[in-house]
Amino acid sequence: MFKAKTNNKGFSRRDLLSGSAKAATLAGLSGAAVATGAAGFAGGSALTAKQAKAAESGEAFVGPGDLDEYYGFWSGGQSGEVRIYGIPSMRELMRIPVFNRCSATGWGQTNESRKIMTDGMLPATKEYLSNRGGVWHNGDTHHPHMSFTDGTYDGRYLFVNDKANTRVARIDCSTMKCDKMIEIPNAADIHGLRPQKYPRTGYVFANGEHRVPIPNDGSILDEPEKYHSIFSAIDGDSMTIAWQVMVDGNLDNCDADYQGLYAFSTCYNSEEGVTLSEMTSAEQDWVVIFDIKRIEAAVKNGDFKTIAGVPVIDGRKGSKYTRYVPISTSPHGCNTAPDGRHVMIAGKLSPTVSVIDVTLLPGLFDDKIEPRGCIVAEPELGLGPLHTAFDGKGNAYTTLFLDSQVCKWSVDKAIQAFKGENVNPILEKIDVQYQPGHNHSSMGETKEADGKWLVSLNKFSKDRFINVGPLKPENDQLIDLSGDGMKLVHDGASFAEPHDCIIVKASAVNPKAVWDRDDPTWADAAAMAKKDGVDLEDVAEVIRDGNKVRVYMTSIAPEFSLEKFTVKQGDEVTVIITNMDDVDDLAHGFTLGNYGIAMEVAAQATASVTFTADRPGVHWFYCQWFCHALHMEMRGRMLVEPRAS
Ligand code: K7E
Ligand code: CUA
Repeated sequence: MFKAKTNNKGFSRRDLLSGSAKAATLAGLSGAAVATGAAGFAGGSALTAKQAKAAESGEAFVGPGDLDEYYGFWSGGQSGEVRIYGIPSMRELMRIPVFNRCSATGWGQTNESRKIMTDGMLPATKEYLSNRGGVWHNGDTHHPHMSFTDGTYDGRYLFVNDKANTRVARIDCSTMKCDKMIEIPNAADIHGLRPQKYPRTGYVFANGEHRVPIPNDGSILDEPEKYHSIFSAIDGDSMTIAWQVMVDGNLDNCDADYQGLYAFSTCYNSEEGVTLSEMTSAEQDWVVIFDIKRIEAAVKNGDFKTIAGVPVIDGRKGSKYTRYVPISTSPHGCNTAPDGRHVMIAGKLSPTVSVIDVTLLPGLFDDKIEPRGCIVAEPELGLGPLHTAFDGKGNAYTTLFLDSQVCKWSVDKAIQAFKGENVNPILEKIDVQYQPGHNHSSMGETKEADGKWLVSLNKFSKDRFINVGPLKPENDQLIDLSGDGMKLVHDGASFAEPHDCIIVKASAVNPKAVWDRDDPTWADAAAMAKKDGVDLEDVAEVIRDGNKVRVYMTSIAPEFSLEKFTVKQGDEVTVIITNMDDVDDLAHGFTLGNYGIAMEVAAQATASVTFTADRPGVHWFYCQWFCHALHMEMRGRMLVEPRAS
């Protein structure tokens, strides 16, 4: 029986409403009524006239109580987080704090999150932050991507970059929480990020965008020839650096092939300038192609330098590990087509998209063809091409930033035109509002691209929403690809520039409903409890250890197991709470009044926070997650006795 709690496996609300909309309508919408009932919501079992009309026209409509067919994973841009959407409803379902601090969940404050945020930090950064709170408070996420097995999403992990503080984080999709975060050595400002598609992830490729002196120790400023950018291959399982390649130019976006042999990065600033006019003076930049097998052999054979503890291979021009393919001008987006063969390089300042055929790359690396000999099409699409998405039917959809359009074009026709045949590859253009960056189609970066939905992530919303002041939201627009032609069906305001998103069929992702008690997230707290001789799951105890105090309690709605505890001014207090409720959707929280402390404790989780009790007096702590009719009463007191003067 289909329940709201589980994934909507094997059930397609949209099939019912679009493909067979007529049939459903003829049947008195009984199909939809059954679906609504099946989702566990009583009442309102018939569609309203408006809903029926939306259904008839195939619009994005997901009724109350109905579930989405896809997860959307959205970057949160300069908010530093990742967001989970439902597609096609475009409802924002959840936020996952990653590089940011989170007021609601205590991310960046709890001991568990701080361990994740600091474990992979470089020593110099740890030192820098030692008197600045210990963790970064900001991040800039651009590219969230799921782990792959055999060319499609496997539901294990999401990876995301932080351009602001040169990090890559991993989200465990079984809990939808960040479980690893690393700072990338030698590189500056991670931008492009893509997982290896085949045989599996495997590597997570990450572009250090900005060129810096290596080592960047302050001894070099005006010798640009000593600046380099770094391409990193991160082992997605261990979240450690497998190897790095030093390259010429600024690395922008990247992608991997479907064969596990090559990776691609767009580069702008072939001039290697450090000012804007220097950076845009040349007509051609390039895409760097990395030969993964040759690089792996180099790592094995010792053809590298160890810098900051990781193997760095010299992949600058002339190296046997890379090839530089000239592209006009300042290329940006880099997207591998689900046909497994073509890689689209968007020209940005040139109106073209250059199409690389991966079957020609062995010849390129053996110097049997000229660098541009691997390009098999270069259609002129419009102004400001940035990123390309796919429908799995041979069509590509490229955002045109300056034209504020998405251009649908045929890959085959573009190849024919490049050979000199008189065909026009452009099939259709649709206006978007306004200035799109990335777009993404349902399952579009996998071999299972299904051509149902396209999201255009527009940088400006201007007149599309009521005015909210000088700072306006971005506009994420949903486009229906399933009928004849592209059809804009939804405007969605979003905050702080989500650059990119992915759209994953819901059946590929299976998060838990409650935490497993043996989750490693709170391994440190469990070890501490063991040493203190207490049982995390059945405890109401205060343990003093010099001026360190550990306060153990459980939470079961609507009570904490400790109604009050006493510490002395100046004590270092650690509060450890285990939520023993094991009901789906029963989170508690712990907020300590006027101490700036708050954390989430979801069902079956343990969370802990450490602070100095430097304000004497009675301080209420309360549960900030509405959990019970007596939620307001779920609280207790911390008494801080004044220091004897
Ligand atoms: Cu084009 Cu950072 Cu992927 Cu923005 S990037 S648009
Ligand atoms: Cu527990 Cu609110």
